Amino acid sequence: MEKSIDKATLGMIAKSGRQKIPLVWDRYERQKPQCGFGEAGLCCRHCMQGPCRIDPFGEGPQEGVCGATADTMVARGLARAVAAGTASHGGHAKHMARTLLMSAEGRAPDYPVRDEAKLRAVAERSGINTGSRSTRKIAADLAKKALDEFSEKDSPLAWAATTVTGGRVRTFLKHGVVPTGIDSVVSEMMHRTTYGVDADPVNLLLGTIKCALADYAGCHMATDLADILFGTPQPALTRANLGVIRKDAVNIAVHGHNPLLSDMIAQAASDEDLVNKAREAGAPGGINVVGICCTGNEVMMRRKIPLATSSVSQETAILTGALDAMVVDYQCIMPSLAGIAECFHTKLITTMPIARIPKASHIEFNEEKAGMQARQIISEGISAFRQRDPKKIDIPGVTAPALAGFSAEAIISALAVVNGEDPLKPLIDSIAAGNVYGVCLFAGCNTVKVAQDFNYIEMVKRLAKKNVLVLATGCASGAFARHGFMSPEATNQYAGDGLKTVLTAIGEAAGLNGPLPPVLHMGSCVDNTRAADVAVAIANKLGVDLDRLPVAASAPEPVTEKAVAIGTWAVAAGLPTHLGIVPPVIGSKTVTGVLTKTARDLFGGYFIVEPDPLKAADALLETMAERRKGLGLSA
Ligand code: BF8
Ligand code: SF4
Repeated sequence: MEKSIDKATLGMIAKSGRQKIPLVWDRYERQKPQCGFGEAGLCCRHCMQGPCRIDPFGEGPQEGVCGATADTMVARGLARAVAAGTASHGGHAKHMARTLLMSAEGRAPDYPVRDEAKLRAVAERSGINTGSRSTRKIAADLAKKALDEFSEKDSPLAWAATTVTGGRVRTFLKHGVVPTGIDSVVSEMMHRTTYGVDADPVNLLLGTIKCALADYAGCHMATDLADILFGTPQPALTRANLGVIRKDAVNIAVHGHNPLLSDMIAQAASDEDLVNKAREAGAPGGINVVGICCTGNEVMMRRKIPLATSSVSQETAILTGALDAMVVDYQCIMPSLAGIAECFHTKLITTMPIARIPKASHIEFNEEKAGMQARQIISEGISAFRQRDPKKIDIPGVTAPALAGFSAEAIISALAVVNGEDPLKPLIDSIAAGNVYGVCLFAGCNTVKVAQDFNYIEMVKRLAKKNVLVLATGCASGAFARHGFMSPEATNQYAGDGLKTVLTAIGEAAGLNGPLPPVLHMGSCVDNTRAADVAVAIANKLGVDLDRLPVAASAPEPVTEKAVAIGTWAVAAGLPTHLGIVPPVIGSKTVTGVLTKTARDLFGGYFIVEPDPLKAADALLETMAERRKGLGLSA
């Protein structure tokens, strides 16, 4: 199997072979064959009478020592994955909320409120009195309200209940899946999946959906608070792929998820003293910050920081030999980076007390002195630059232009140029006329199990040709950006005639001198909620619920537990949701049946598992055809 279809990644894989530095793909080969029980979800280690496993062929044991069946084991495994994803997004959101509170109390001077309009809008939506109150007071109330969302309350989570359609809230109440606390739901999930608690697969799956809705709330909160502290993204042109790493500059990669650190580093990079220091060290180009993974998306869309690469290929940034420092916060950071950094001069710097890596340097992040720490980290990069070995430098000359930063607000304001009084009307009219056949949100990761980006690119070509508007977040947006699908030229090359007309009309009206790209970059993984906001606005405008819109979601190359949580809330939101990798649930017919069929009866959304990207694109087109018919539109 090819490891990637990205030329820059392939170049670095070849280099790693020559230099005998094993990468993620080599370690994957050494794991093969991976355990068949695990692949099917048929193993359990939840107590010390285990590990237990169930024979999927019906010959060996059909129950664990405690009597847990295949259905119980698979459902419990999925439930714990969603709980882990929810804990991750929730942890990120809580970190933002604490910082907003510190900002409001004057304890974090480097984090002023940068988007007051968004602060007021989110506060009002959350039931906080704004009126003529000061920014600080509103910010403090909002931060406290956000922190309140983590422990159990007797009312639904505000960040879930006030951000979806009324129809969704009624559906969630009807099925008893309304979360009342983000951390409390995670804790409840750990309780109900421990030895001898919930053994009913359907009950476990409903609990899983409740947990996934808490994940949605956490993601939405993280996005809202990031916009308040750093500004709501507007489209900005930048570039993507390893070629953004520069030979003539001190290169600092920000990697991980939370913008609290990466945004500070992006700001500090223009500090004159530091730029001069970099020049004195022999870097005429000064300081060049590049992004990796979701925190890369955060600074890409707010500060035009170019994106170096995405999750599965994160190691290749160091392989260029020109990365002076890689600074990481949490999530999706491979521990292998430390060993690879040791083969070069690159300084790997961890910053979070909960996410340390042996052999990396550690500068513990403190929000009260974030600006100073960002400058310290850049200074470390400048010192490392002096140790660069020119013989080891090999930067693939591959980049693509990328227009990033389509927040829901940015999309609405682009549409408002076409129709100021009723911004959604042009989009709704285009959907009705079939010029926009449907909308597909691409989310999730890159995996070693598929040639990197292959599924994304095959699917987007098919869907764009059929006039489907594509939205992207996380490493999905990285894939499209690196392959040039976030540039206006891609619209001319790949979009069907209807879609081309619409994107050109909006792009020209918005002053872009050309069409909008066929793939709109909506941000990081927590920003999947931005796409949900657009869908909710359309549904509310049409007076129908989300499960009737020709909107679908796809994670063609998913990896993480966070991706499982997001996919699960997309299903609960009523979206047909494609997975390009078979998740570890096939050991239970009951569980697969609920996920792919019963969920549809309850929520309107359901999973479609299809490893073949073209078949997957066709399956999504079919769901759109069906929903268009349901709305009385041409299919
Ligand atoms: O939150 S897409 S590999 S980087 S999990 Fe991770 Fe997956 Fe990338 Fe961002 Ni999202
Ligand atoms: Fe085995 Fe049951 Fe213990 Fe799991 S909880 S390890 S199935 S005995």
